[in-house]
Amino acid sequence: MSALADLPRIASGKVREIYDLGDQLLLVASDRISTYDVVHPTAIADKGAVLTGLSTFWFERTKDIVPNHLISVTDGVPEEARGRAMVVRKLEMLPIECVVRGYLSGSGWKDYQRTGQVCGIAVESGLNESDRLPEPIFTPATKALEGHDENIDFDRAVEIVGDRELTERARQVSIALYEHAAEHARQRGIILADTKFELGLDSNGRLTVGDEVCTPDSSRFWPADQYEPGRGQPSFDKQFVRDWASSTGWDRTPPAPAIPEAVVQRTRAKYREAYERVTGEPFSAWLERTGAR
Ligand code: Q0Q
Repeated sequence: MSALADLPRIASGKVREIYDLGDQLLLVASDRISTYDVVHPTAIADKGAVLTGLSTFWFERTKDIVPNHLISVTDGVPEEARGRAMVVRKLEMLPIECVVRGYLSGSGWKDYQRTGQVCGIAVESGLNESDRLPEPIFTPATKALEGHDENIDFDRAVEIVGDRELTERARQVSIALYEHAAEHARQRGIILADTKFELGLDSNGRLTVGDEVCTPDSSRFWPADQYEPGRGQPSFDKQFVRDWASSTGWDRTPPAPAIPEAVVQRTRAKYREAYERVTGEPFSAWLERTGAR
């Protein structure tokens, strides 16, 4: 089996890479962490494995809602990436981000304050920041190469995708995936406030969910026991880093400061806790199952 360095890298994000395996892909999650869209120079051990384990958990639980791209988290995964990588089927990705929001936060809250709507969807008046929405809403966005994705309304999403029926199906499965994950997480003390799915078509033209699913990097994870509508919420996983970085006076522009070991270890523990709360099993079981150590 090739080492990562010998594989052709075809895409990289702030904290993840994709390598070409021929008729399949290798999706690798690093231990890098970003806050305010800036990557810190200090790694958080286990973060990549937690996110990969969570995606795998959700893929298994939701495959009756929509097929997914996961093939294997062992066969075909180089030793050095075991636990934090997955072999996946190649998809033709839809050119939109399929975002579902269950709570008013981030750009959705900003849209609402300005227009009373979120992505062209009317939302009842009088809501406050972080309020739960009466029902989850599909709020697609463009895929910005740099900077933030731009929220778009459903008709614009149809124009970009080029197929109304397919976009309607993407909306339906995105909301169903979110509702399943949000309810499961809620019962375990985590509010899944919103999430972003990447959908695509497989070689048979079937709508398939790709990328990562309902992880703290693709979603807002809030600790339910600290939930207070009317303000921004602490992040389940990133709050220690955010608070420490703010205490240094960092202006949130690159370069991000190195993270002290005590903050690294507390953050590492939060990622492991997120895995164990959501999946109900020790994180060590994931590491053993994937041959990570
Ligand atoms: C694909 N991405 C995301 C990304 C940079 C991930 C392309 N199964 C697939 C997938 C997946 N997953 C992709 N393309 C074809 N088939 C996913 C946005 C970008 C690093 C990691 N880009």
